[in-house]
Amino acid sequence: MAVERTLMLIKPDAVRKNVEGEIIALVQKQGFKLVGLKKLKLTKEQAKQFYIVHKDRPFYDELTDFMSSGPIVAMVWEGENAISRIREIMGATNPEEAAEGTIRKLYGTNIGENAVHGSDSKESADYEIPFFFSRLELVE
Ligand code: IDP
Ligand code: MG
Repeated sequence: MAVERTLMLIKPDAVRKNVEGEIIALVQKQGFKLVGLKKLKLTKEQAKQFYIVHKDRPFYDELTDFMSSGPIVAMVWEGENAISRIREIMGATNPEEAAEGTIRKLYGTNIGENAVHGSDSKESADYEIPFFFSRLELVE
């Protein structure tokens, strides 16, 4: 077991549904510590940079249009195996296939507009956390 940090985003669909508080509470109830939090709106260019690993996927343009369509909430969570455990709490990419009680099942809209993002590996977290947060903004 290792204490990890992971980046989570509440995507524009969930912000529009006004469920930021419910999503934060759900993760807190699993014992994770919130070490960074901010609300912001990405430009299309910033969304393209954040999702650069998906640049050759057919949904890259749709995804980056969506992610720059409205405000998002960025968070850093800390805890034991935070990266994989938060992916479990999020649920499958497609909300229709996500398990009961997961964030995407509860609050997702469709496969593209699926309420939340979570880092999928240590390498992703190491790119994604500094994308949004400086060291001064991450508080134990
Ligand atoms: P993940 O977020 O569960 O890791 P990925 O396959 O890495 O899923 O895809 C990144 C994001 O791209 C998804 O969360 C979703 O917003 C979007 N996406 C994935 N597949 C599709 C699709 O088939 N159509 C539209 N958007 C998609
Ligand atoms: Mg992914």
